[in-house]
Amino acid sequence: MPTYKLTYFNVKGRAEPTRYMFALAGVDYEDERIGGDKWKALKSTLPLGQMPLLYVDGKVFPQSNAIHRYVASELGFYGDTALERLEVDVIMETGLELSPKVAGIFAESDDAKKAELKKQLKEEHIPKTLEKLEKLLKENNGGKGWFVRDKITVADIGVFNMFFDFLPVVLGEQIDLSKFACVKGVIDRLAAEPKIKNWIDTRPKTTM
Ligand SMILES: N[C@@H](CCC(=O)N[C@@H](CS)C(=O)NCC(=O)O)C(=O)O
Repeated sequence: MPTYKLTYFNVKGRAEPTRYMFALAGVDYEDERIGGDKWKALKSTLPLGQMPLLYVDGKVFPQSNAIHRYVASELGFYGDTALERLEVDVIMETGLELSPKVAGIFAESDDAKKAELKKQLKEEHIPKTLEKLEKLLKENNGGKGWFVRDKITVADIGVFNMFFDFLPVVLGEQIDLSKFACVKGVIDRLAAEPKIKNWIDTRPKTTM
């Protein structure tokens, strides 16, 4: 197994799905969190000037979703066949459809417009995405298990991270999953997985 170092700001953000996979697989890695002057010095040396970064045996790689997929593939969270990987990607891309909506909120400086975008996110975009995810989930084992076949994949972890960690921070409230029982089941079961629970209980406490 290679040595891994994950470098990011001291937030969950774009690094957390990979941290969850390391936790779930029980793989040792260096969880490097940087900021301030260290970040200023590092930025100009980076492949794309941004984080997160994954160092694999000392070689550095940017782009969070590429990192998640690589780690998933290495640690057994990316399906066993090309078709399963396609299924995983369908779920991940469906969840990620929310990202531009959230980016729009972060980019908006006018308070009233920001509030309107948050309202749209909460009342339109999130329910629409949850409806799609619920439908896709029900196509596998009637929605009673994980998103793809019978194993936890990065699809489950990505959805978990989006609705458990990320969107509650954006909206300042928990996401209402009451109409999406199958997706809620995935999130509740992942939160209760002993290694995930242990990571949540022991990880650095951060606001986002
Ligand atoms: N597409 C990239 C985006 C990376 C990105 O936007 N990183 C932000 C933090 S979440 C960053 O490094 N911001 C500091 C900067 O750009 O100077 C990814 O998914 O990794």
